Amino acid sequence: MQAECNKLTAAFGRPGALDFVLSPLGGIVARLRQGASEATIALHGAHVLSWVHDGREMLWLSPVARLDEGKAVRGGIPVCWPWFGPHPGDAAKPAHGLVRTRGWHVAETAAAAGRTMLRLSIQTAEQDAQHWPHRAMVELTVALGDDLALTLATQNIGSAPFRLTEALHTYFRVGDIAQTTVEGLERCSYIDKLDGGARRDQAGAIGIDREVDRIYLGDTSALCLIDGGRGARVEIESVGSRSAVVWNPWEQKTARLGDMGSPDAYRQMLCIETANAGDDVVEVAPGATHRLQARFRVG
Ligand code: TA6
Repeated sequence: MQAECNKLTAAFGRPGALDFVLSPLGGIVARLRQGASEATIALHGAHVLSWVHDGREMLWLSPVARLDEGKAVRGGIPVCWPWFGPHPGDAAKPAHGLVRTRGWHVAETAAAAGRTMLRLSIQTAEQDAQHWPHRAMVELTVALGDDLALTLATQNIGSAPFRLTEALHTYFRVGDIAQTTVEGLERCSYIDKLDGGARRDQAGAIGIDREVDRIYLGDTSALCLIDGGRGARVEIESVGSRSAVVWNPWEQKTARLGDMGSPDAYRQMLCIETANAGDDVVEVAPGATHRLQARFRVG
């Protein structure tokens, strides 16, 4: 695998800004650098594992995370595609779609004007037809500057339209969940996944003092994570999305998951996911491309 890293760095590396190395988690990762920021992205699942801004890690990643073929990674930014959550027709199929457990290919890199960019791609294959009988080319573009920008592009390369749900399932690191709030969803309704999908209206900023698993619907384009524990704010902007998921497993689900690394791991993380989920289903015509975009800026 070291030879593969060397080949990728020779072909796509950008001196001082981007190279490919073997991760201690067991796979090949791209390391992006720009000023005082760094990002680490695994070819496995096109999974952003780390985003360090001014020396501070902004994402939460399980201490027991591994890059194992066919296995999902707990933490970072999982790419959920072409369905969010359980498969719409068969709960026995993998949760959160097909591509977060697969190897992606390096399509392009760039480093200029204060931004370092990596584009990874994957294409649906014959063996996917049992799960999702459509043909698509999917690309994840990660651009690191003083902010972190992600674009998940889906091109319909088949002859019939298809519908999809998806998410950039971001696990933000926080100092203390008890001192953490989310602003920007005050005017939205949400689907409460913990109460049989009941629909409720959000009142005020979101505080977390129990397990929360909600799909917010409507204008979710300008959110802000207030991390009181670390005195940080993260602005979360989205384009191509009419839904956002807020999730914290709290104590009991953390124990059930078993891969969070410690019983109180839930106190240092909060998922705020840029999505097309719930009622927010996307239809892509033959030849068309849909883009789901998220941009994170530390305030
Ligand atoms: O986005 C929230 C959610 O759908 C939760 O219901 C929980 O299942 C979480 O995703 C993690 O899912 P995973 O399949 O990665 O364990």
